[in-house]
Amino acid sequence: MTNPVTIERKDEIAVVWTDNPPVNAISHAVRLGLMEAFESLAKEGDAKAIILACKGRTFFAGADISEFDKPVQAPHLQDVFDTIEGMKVPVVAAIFGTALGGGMEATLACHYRVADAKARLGLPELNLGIFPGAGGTQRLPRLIGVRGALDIIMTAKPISASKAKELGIVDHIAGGDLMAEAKAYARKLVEEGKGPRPVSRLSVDGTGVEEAFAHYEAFAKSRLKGRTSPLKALQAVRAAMDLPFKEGLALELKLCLEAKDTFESKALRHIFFAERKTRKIPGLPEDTAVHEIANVGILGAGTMGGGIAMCFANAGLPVTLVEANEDNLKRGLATIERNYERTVKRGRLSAKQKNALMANIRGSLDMANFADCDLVIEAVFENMDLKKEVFRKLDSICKQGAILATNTSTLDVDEIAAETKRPEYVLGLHFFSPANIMPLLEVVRGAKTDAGVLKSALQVGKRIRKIPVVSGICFGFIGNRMLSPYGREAQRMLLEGASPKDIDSVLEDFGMAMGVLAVYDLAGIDVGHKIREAMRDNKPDDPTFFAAGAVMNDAGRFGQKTGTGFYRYEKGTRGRFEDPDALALIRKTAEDLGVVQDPPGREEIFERCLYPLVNEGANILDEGIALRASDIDVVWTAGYGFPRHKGGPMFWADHIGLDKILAGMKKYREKFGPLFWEPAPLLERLVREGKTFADWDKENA
Ligand code: 3H9
Repeated sequence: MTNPVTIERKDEIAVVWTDNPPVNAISHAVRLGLMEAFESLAKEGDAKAIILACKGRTFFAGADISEFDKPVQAPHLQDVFDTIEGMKVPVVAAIFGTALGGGMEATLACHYRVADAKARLGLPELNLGIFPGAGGTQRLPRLIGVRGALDIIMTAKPISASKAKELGIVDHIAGGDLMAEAKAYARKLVEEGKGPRPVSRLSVDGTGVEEAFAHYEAFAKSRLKGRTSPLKALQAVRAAMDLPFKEGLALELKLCLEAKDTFESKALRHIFFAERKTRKIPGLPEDTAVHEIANVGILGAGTMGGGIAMCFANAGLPVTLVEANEDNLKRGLATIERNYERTVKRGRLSAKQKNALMANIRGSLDMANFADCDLVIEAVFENMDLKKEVFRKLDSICKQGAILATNTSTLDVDEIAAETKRPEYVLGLHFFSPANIMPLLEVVRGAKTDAGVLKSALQVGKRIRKIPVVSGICFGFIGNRMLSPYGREAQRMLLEGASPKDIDSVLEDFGMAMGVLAVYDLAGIDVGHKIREAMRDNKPDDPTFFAAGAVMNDAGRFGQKTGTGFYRYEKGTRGRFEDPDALALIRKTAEDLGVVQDPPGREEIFERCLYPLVNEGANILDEGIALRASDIDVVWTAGYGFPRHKGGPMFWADHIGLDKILAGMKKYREKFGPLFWEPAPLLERLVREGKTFADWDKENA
């Protein structure tokens, strides 16, 4: 194995280079290489200053997460960084790209920091269920104070180089060539006789500390509910004030290793890699040529079309947004502008940037303007006849080689593609509302979709900062198909006498961002109802099937937008309230349908919502709709509010035991019959063979 770390010696300034593509993760080999390099420089003793630098696309992106499942091998990061900090000559970090986690901690072990103007620094470890364990909780409070350190550690969000300079983390921002400026900076230090400046020797600024701790304790309990690593992080930062540096480091390491072994961290690490795996498509040759997508057309400027237009505009792609009439177009553009204005008000966008983004979107009333677009996405009403008509038109207007995509959430993409003379250029791009915010993008692959078209869609998905997940064709694709049994049981339990709050509180206590009934209220009860009505011929033979939603719909209780749905909403408040009128309507429906009043307890609510969700996931996997169980986990964490720290439904199911899910399915089949409770054949097979969904992924994907 070649050493990823090398020393460059041209003059009195030594450069310690790391080259470990793709992101210079600090693996065992890198730790060994760094240790050897600094020890040998210390021994030689003739370098007057040292620069810590990386080759490739970024400075260290942190510790190598793929090693976290293995026992730690010496040297530990803390020891490497102690060695760097202990050098007798100044060590300067040359930061570019993203210095994250252990990468940022490496910079704190250096005595001086020079950063490229576009660099970003951050401690995102909480996203992985751990916290900075290589000195970050001890050095950062010493360098910038507790409040500033807590902001960076607890929000887990990277900051810009200029913000880092303002906070006193970065000493110099390189406007030009980073390495040239880092060397000049180091040379100046030597000339001025400035020696090492170890952060560990600083004392901690305790001003306003208790207020900051109280703020983040509350933040951990509300925004990071159910998680343990944030509380451990707070404890470690406290140690920076209460303990000498070495003892603080030891406590940090102990707590960090404990955090690493929790289910929370394993689940978050699973999601980290799962999100990156979705773009790897088995059978898709590496050299598949992609189609360049330089400009995009969107048909429909409603909520969905407008949101999609924003995604592309944000990525710097020119968008042609077409609507059927002037009023709708004006309204659509005004909504987009209002959304951007809100971001300006929050200080996250300047007025100038907003104008530039708006200028990326050209409104039009004429589909002929799609003629030169490389990709056109239709976001018209969910109706097969309408979509077919739209695709016939797009096929005649759009240039050869243009990709045509439908934003359908349920309809058969092959049937739509068959209307065109280019079915190989057709696929589904299913965005989630609000499209400019939700990270999930289901990429629906038709029977004839060309490999290059699929690859281009995945690439453009990443470019617009979405997590694209490939789905085969079935009603509802991956996400909505699984939502169906989950929501069906929630609605059925309403008829049995549970209240919306009884049900949603169980799901929210588990960690779902929102209970499923509140989700229906948010998405619009009428929307789901219309879709179910359209599939009337295939509706299961059970009159209670989504009957609670149907009665809400018929009473005009569409959810938040009408002020009433399963809950009642009050303008000006963000709360939702139990509504006696809704309960009475549901009770009456139950009576009409002869549903016995026998309200389920919390355990039953939990099992009846979650087990069929996993069971449907198993069917989806078995049928080849999803490529891997981890893709299903990504769909549900990125698109449906499933708690990331539980790893997604399939990872969670593996954790609690597939035999338990299977036994639950059988228990409810006994009670309610086989219509909805037939265990998935794959679930039965895996349990029989003593395997997990993760095993299935290893063997098949
Ligand atoms: C840490 O540092 C703990 C310490 O405090 C203490 C320890 C005791 N390790 O995202 P991309 C892979 S925890 C291993 O598509 P981008 C990734 O899987 C760490 N692998 O690129 C992918 O592999 P593949 C704290 C990693 O340009 C490839 O690199 N650091 C790591 O869109 C490209 O990744 C973080 O949490 C890693 N650390 O984004 C930062 N990072 O090609 C995590 C990436 O086989 N990383 N890979 O699919 C990121 O946020 C992004 O990857 C980054 C680049 C912004 C760097």
